[in-house]
Amino acid sequence: MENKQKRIAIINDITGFGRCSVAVMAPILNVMKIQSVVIPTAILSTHTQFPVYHFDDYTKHMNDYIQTYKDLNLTFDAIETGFIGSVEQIDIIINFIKHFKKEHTFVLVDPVMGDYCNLYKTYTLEMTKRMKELVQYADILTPNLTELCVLTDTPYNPSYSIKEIEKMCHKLSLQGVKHIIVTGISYSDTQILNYIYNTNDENKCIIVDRLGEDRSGTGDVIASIVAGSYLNGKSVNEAVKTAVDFTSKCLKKCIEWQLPNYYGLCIEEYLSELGE
Ligand code: PXL
Repeated sequence: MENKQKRIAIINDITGFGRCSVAVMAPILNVMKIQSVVIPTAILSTHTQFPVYHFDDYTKHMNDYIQTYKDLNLTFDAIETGFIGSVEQIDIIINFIKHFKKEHTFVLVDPVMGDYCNLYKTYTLEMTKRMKELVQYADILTPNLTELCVLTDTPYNPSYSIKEIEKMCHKLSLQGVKHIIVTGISYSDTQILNYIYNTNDENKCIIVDRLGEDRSGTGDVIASIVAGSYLNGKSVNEAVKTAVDFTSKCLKKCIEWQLPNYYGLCIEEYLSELGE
């Protein structure tokens, strides 16, 4: 019988404790029967929302690491990029996409830069500028509102209307992005809005109950479920619904267990359901 298994390249950091990036993406994609190939951008003991962390930038190893895959003529059905550790990595990632993106390959860029109008501690102004270039290679982009504003040179405002968010997405779509999923927009005191902009399909709003405060790694969980569901044949709108439902379930459990926000989502509790 033919092997129809899909293969995804995950270009992201490896963080030991805190349930973000590869630590949540690889298990999620694996349980969805997708083979994950990790290309590390950095290795951290905990993520940068903890008061202390050890950060080991992987930039100088990345080209040699990737060369192996070129030598082996590996192919990928999808490429997913996330946390970037240095400005040079943006060039490395763009070159990776140029080499490995074939007609059937889709690229998901999660422009991990910051939240609530603040950029992460490891993020520089130059990285922000270059991120705007990387975005142009994305088929699917998953910014939060802060990142959407930075990428479109729009001042941050937590209460933009859906019409205004659509306008910002339209601006990005002119650069070639086909689907933009704006996650975690504060819609009311009790609700969160996820906005999906599609160039060739209807746009969609998915409104869910707000469950506690934001938790680290939620964006990584959503991005990988979207990538996996889309690879397995769902539409982007269906993929986001699956991701949001899964996330809500985990958030409820985290609240029940009173886990600190920076411990991430306890995906382990429900992971097997993603494979059904
Ligand atoms: O989940 C986003 C993320 C990924 N990787 C690292 C981070 C963060 C957010 O803080 O610090 C290392």
